[in-house]
Amino acid sequence: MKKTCYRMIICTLMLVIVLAACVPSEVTRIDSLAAEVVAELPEAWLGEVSDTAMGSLQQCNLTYNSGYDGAWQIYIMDINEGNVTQLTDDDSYNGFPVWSPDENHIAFSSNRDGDYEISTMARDGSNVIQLTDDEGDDIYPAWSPDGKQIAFHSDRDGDNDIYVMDRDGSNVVQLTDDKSDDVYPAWSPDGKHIIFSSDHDGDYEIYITGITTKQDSDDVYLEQLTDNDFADRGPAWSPDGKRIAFHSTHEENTDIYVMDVDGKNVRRLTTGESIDSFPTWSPDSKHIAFHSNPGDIFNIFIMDTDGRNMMQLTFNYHDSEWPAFPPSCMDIFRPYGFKQ
Ligand SMILES: [Ca+2]
Ligand SMILES: [Ca+2]
Ligand SMILES: [Ca+2]
Ligand SMILES: [Ca+2]
Repeated sequence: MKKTCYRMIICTLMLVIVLAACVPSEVTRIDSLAAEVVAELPEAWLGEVSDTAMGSLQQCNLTYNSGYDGAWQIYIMDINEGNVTQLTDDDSYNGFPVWSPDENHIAFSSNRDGDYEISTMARDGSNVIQLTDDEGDDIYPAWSPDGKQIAFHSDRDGDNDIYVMDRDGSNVVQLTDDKSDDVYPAWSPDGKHIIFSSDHDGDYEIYITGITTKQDSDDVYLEQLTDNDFADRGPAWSPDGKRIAFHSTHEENTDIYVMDVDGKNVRRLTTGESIDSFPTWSPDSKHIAFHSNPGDIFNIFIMDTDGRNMMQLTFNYHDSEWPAFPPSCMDIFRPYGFKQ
């Protein structure tokens, strides 16, 4: 009887240990020896990682979000040390975090009150201020380069349009106003224009518009940068003003592309079957981060602007998306052997 009891206790303990080992941690630390980490990845994950993806990372606080089942939180990760700080903690989708130019605040969008609203918070997650309050989904905030305004898209009038407001939520200006799906605004570095994606001509193209006044009908689509049969979305203007990155879906494969600001010289940077999307530039315009789902889970990646030296930054068990760097993150990624 006693023996059976001991066996049961031992078996229960072993089961607990096995189960504990199987529960994934929410966030896995990135090893600064990324080459070794990359070498450990399943083969399927290596399809888009170049052979030369061996680098070191300088200190830089990357924001992103991660989660599942409706509860997504915003994190800051020191990409050199791998230290992660969680900024939000509720049951809603908290996403699209972007740094203010002075790096004191983070704008984001959350559906805490049922539909999505734009809010700002301090860099430690405190002092949350809700900026929008309507029944539409207000998402994808983008700080103006001077930090005084925030662009976003919203379907508050029935379809998605591009809006700009002051950083305290006042003085909302609707920039686009037609039935097309106008989404994903990003600022030009001089703060004079906004690029965005729209299906205005039937499929998604990248357009440029001005920022000051509401314009009617076709006038708002000042300049069309792409013109093809594919879905071009998620544009991001390089901080040095020279290029625009975006993602494009050709048949069923989504990849990152870069073009000159006049829409010419389009170059494809990723080729693998995973969904490589929503590129964001490092502040020195030398690298592009994005989220991708090799192995079916989205994680954050970074690469050179020619697509080389791709490196995985997060190794999370739940989808992790929307990377954004604060402006002070310069020279964040250096190939091994780099000498100062
Ligand atoms: Ca709303
Ligand atoms: Ca519209
Ligand atoms: Ca297109
Ligand atoms: Ca792809």
